[in-house]
Amino acid sequence: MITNHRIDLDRLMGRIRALGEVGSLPGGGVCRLALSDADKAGRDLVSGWMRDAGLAVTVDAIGNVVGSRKGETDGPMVLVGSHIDTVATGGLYDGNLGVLAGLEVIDVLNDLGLTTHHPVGVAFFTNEEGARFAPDMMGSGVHQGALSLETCLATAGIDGATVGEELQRIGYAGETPAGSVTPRAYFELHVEQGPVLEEAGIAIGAVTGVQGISWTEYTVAGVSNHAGTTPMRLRHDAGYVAAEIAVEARRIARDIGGDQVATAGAIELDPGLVNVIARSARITVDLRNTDDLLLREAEAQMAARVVELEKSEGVTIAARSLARFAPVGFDEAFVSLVAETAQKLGHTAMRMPSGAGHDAQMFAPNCPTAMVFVPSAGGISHNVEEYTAPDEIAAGANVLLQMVLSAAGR
Ligand code: HGY
Ligand code: MN
Ligand code: MN
Ligand code: MN
Repeated sequence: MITNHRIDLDRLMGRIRALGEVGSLPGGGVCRLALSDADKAGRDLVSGWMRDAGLAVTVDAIGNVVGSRKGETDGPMVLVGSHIDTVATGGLYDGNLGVLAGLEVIDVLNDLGLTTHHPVGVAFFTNEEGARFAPDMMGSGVHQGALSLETCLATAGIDGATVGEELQRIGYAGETPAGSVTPRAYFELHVEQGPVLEEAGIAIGAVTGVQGISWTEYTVAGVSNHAGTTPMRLRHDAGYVAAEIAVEARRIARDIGGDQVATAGAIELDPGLVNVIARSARITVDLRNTDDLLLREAEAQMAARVVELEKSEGVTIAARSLARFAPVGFDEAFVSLVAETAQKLGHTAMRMPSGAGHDAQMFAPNCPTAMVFVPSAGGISHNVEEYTAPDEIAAGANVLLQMVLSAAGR
C-alpha cells in the first residue's frame, strides 16, 4: 500500500553536498579512503546527524555505525544501510546516497511523529570499497558473519597500517560485538554505477542480485638489468610480465562470454625507471561474472597464463587472493516489491543484476534484502564526475521510504 508520505529532497541534497565537502578534491569529487582522517571526519558528521535525529548510535568492533529508532516492539529492526568510505577518485553518491537516504527516511518518520511497529535503523559499514584494505564489503561482511573479525582487524592495507590500528587511531574501534545482529529486513538505495538504466531510459532498478567478484594480487620477482646492454634472451623482465597479465585479463573478458569483466587496476614497477628492466612488479586483477562457473573458468585461465609466464620469462610470481565473493541473489518477493512500488509512485522500473559489489550482498543470505538503483549519468562511477540528478534521487529515496514504511509497519 502506498502512502502519501514523501522525502524532503532539499534536506537530502543538502546533506549529500555537505558530506561531499568532507575529503573533497580540488576540482570536484571526493577521497575518503576507509579509516583515513577524511573517513573519520565523514563518520563524525553522519553519526552527528544520526544523534540529531534522535537515534541511539552504536559502533561495533569493526567500526560499523548503526543508528536505531525505537518501534512499538523490541524485535529485529528494519535496517537501511550502505557506506560512506570512497575510492580515491570518488563521487558524491556511491554509498553516501544510501546512508543519507536512510537518514532522510528517519527524518520523515520524525516529522510525521510516526511510531513504526518494528524498530528502524540506518547504518554505514566500514570499508565497503576495499580500495585501501581488501576485501571490499569488509564491515558488512563481519556484521553478517561472512568475514572473520580477527582476520579483518589484522589486515594490512596498501600503506601498511592494519585495520585494527586505524580503527583505534580514528576512535572507531567500537565496543558493540560485531557479527551478532540480523535485521528483520535490509534495504539499500545505490547509484547503478553503470549505463543500463540511463540507456534504457528507466528511473528505478529493482536489483536481482550481485555478480561474483574475484580479486587477486600478483607479485612478480624478476631481475633488474640494463635496458640497453641486456640481450632479449637474457631478460627476466617483471614489467613485461605485468603487462602480459593485464593483456590476459582483457583476453579472458573477451573470450569467456556471459557478462565477464576484467580489470588490471593497479600496476606498480620497481624501480620504475626508463632505462632499467624492472626487478619486480605488483599487479591486481579484478574478475567478475554473474555466473560462478564462468568466473571459476576465468580464474583458472588466468592462473594457467601466470604459470606459462613464470616459465617463459624465468620469473617468480606470487598470487594472493584479495577477495572472492560468489554471486548472490536477492529475495524475489522484495525484488518484485521494488518494481511495483516504483510503478505505483509513477516511475518506470526494470529488474537488473548489480555489476558492483554492495553491502546488501552480505545481508541477502540472512534476511529479506532489497536494493534500489537510480541512474548514473554517462554510466560512470569511481570517477569524480559521478552524477545522478536530484529528481532521480527523489524517485529512488521515495521508493525506499515506501518500502521501509511497509516493512516496519507504520
Ligand atoms: O568493488 C566494488 O564493486 C565496490 O565498489 N566495492
Ligand atoms: Mn558503493
Ligand atoms: Mn564503490
Ligand atoms: Mn556498495
